[in-house]
Amino acid sequence: MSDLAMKLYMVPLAPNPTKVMLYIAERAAAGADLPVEQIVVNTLKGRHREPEHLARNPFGTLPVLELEDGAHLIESLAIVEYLEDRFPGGALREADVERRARSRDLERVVDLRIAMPMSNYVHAAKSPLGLPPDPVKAAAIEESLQAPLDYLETSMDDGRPLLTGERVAIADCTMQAALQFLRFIEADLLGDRPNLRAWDARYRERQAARQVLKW
Ligand SMILES: N[C@@H](CCC(=O)N[C@@H](CS)C(=O)NCC(=O)O)C(=O)O
Repeated sequence: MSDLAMKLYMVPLAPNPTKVMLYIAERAAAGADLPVEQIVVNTLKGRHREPEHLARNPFGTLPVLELEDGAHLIESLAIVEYLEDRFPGGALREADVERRARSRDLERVVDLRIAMPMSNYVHAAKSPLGLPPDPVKAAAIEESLQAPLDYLETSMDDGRPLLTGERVAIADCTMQAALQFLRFIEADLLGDRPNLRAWDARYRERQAARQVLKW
């Protein structure tokens, strides 16, 4: 990849970087090889808290997309939407305005009500970063996940193969990135939800998933 490529600072396993990595892999599988070099920042060694990374993102989080002019995007959804806008040929977004709105709506539900709490659950149950376990917090999060998981399960009663319909969407990447984080600690919070379990198995068979997901 050329020196002029954009750079995605990421770390495998972490959900928000994985969301973007899955998105890039989905675009590649669909024929768009986005010019984004992926560079690991080793969070286990605390590299994300060092001046070099804080200069990219003062909050020290990943992912960060560095543009060709040296500017940085520091929010995973903004990064994905930027790549959608910048490389629109074969973008994942729906052409139809209402379908696009529903797809975005679901992505927000998945991210805010499911993926973020799942990430907090992992850190409360068995943090890969070594945070102290907090079983009470983990149990409360598990309880709070039931309604949004039911919502997702019911939305799939129409037989859609992927979370928002026939086509892969950002929501699929977001949800699968969260589930990988749970699998890493051998946790399973999907419960008795056959639509979601079938989707999980189906999504993990995709080329992008096989490339990116390690757990
Ligand atoms: N809202 C941000 C959240 C980014 C975030 O919290 N990333 C995590 C990894 S999934 C991280 O860098 N954690 C390390 C830390 O906060 O020190 C996004 O969507 O990109």
